[in-house]
Amino acid sequence: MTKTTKGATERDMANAVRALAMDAVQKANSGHPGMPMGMADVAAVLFNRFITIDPANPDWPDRDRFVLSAGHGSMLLYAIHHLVGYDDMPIDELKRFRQLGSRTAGHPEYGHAKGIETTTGPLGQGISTAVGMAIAERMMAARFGAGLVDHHTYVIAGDGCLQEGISHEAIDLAGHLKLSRLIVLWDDNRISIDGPTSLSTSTDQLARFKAAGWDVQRIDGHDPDAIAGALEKARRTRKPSLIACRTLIGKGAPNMEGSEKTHGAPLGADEIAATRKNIGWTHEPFVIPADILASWRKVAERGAAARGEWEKRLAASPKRGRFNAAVNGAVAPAVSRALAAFRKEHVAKATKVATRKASEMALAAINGATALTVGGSADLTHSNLTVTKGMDRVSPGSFKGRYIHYGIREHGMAAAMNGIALHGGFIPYGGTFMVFSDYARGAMRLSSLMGQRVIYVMTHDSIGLGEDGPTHQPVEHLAMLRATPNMTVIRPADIIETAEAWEIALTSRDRPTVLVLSRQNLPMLRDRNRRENLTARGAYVLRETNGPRDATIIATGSEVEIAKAASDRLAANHGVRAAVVSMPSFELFSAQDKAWRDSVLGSAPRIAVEAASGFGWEKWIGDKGAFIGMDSFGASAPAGDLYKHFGITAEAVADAALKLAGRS
Ligand SMILES: Cc1ncc(C[n+]2csc(CCOP(=O)(O)OP(=O)(O)O)c2C)c(N)n1
Ligand SMILES: [Mg+2]
Repeated sequence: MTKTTKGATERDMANAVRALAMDAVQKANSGHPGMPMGMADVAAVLFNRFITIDPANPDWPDRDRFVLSAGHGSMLLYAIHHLVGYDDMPIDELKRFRQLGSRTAGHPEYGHAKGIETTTGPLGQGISTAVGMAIAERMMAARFGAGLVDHHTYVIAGDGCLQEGISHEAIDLAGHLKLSRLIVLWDDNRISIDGPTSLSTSTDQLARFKAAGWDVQRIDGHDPDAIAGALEKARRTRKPSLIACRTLIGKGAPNMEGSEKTHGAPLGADEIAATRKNIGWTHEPFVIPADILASWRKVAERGAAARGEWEKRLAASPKRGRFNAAVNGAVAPAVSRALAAFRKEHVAKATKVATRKASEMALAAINGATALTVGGSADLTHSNLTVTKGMDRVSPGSFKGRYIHYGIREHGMAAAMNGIALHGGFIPYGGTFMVFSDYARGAMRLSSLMGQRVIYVMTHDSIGLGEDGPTHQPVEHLAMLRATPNMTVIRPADIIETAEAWEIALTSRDRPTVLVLSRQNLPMLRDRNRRENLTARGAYVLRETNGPRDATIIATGSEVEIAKAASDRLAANHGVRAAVVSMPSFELFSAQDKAWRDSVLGSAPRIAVEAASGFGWEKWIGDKGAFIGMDSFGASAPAGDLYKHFGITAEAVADAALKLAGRS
């Protein structure tokens, strides 16, 4: 290893990032060298002088959060992780950049390596997730004080992140809430893939952020003291901060810097050799001189010392127990007890309410039994029924409350919830109309990919919402959500299944849950209280037949009532024995053992009924089954008329059963 005699400068530290990035991309023959090379100076100053992390304790709750929103520049993150000494990021991992099974995936993936705070790559997600982290940080600080919660959320975002629509939602919310600990460093290189950003935008980003309530600065992103000065000022303001860092993409590559050609392809051997010469980097690929490495390692030493002090403060704090419990995130047994009592009470009363109302009632029990939940809605609080008594609002500069008015920003809400969940300390849930899950989709997908406990309260779940019409009536959304890996979708049929669904959502720690809820009232379907959470089985026999089944009718949510009526009709008019299966969740049912699945599905012909697209139902009804549901968009009319119009009726289900049973 080559050694230098003098101490390393921040320029040397930055050049180490440049070299690792260009060499790893070259070796992989794939990747994005331009952004890491352009932002290397900013990153060196940020980490050298500001960021407090302890790589030996990557989950330390009071660490600064660093989000690489421009996820294509992943080599920036991996290089830094190697340099500061995360033990799972040895140089070999950098040599395996973008290879199967490496920790150095094409884009940073949460859980793949220590210290990756969130998955990025879909542009705009990182900055929006960071808003949620900054919200959670302020909320934790409001509860536990600056002695225990005193960190910042730093983001590196590119032109792409700022162009994406989601950034508007996130920026607006962050400015409004005065998230003073959020600092965004914008890689203002005026280049994206197609060429100069002037091809497609003339927005004055500083004016835009300022209009949303941010503090804004513009600096030369290659001047260490300017970078440090701006960060110092940003840390002092009471607003979120944007620092526009004027940079050259691919900085250091003599013939290519400033060009989109450095964005997403290896520089090539000749240009890499020229870059080495240009920046005075004489070392072989993947070799870092000891003094430069030592400078980077000081970041970790500074962080370890800060963590040590923090541990002492935690040990001495009377809030220690509560703090640890919040960070741990386990749902208290009091919640299960409250929900068990809730179920018992409502079975006895045969409560008939819409499942969105049932959700509100269950939430009242949950929110009374735990302080972990943080609610919200994208401006549909009184339709989604997401607020419960005694929940104070989170408002600008005031974070003691636990209800967030996310505004009409479904995508921003979902990303913020990801950030809240990732930050730790809370369980976020948020509502909108089911049909607008489309608007939240990008971030919902990341909830799943990252395995985060985010709870989506999606109400107005079918044509059953009636008069608002097809723009508001989901048809294809259930299929889309069910097709998403690692997502639990639950469409409960009554107040009991709704309470059970909430319990599942709260205790499913490694995945998001979508609660799909009706606008219209639904009857109570259970005839007696049971201790077992039957919804957790995914599907169960609600009504068994007397004697062998002639047919099995499977339904979810509001259509279980129709299935029951069809079964009544078949028995009364035709002497046909049709079992009724409630199937609130495909995913949970798929996870059951075969014996359970076989006993529920039976061997008689199957008819499924759901007021949605039939896409995906083949799995349960097989080739010979029948599906009663939607194969077009809905329409604007009273719900009862729509069910008749679209043929989703007990009569239609019974007719299909008769046909399949060979009785028509
Ligand atoms: C939502 C989304 N759309 C498109 C892409 C593909 N993409 C990756 S990087 C990029 C250009 C980003 O430009 P910028 O943020 O300025 O990055 P730079 O070229 O400066 O590194 C695009 C379009 C993506 N990753 N995410
Ligand atoms: Mg750019």
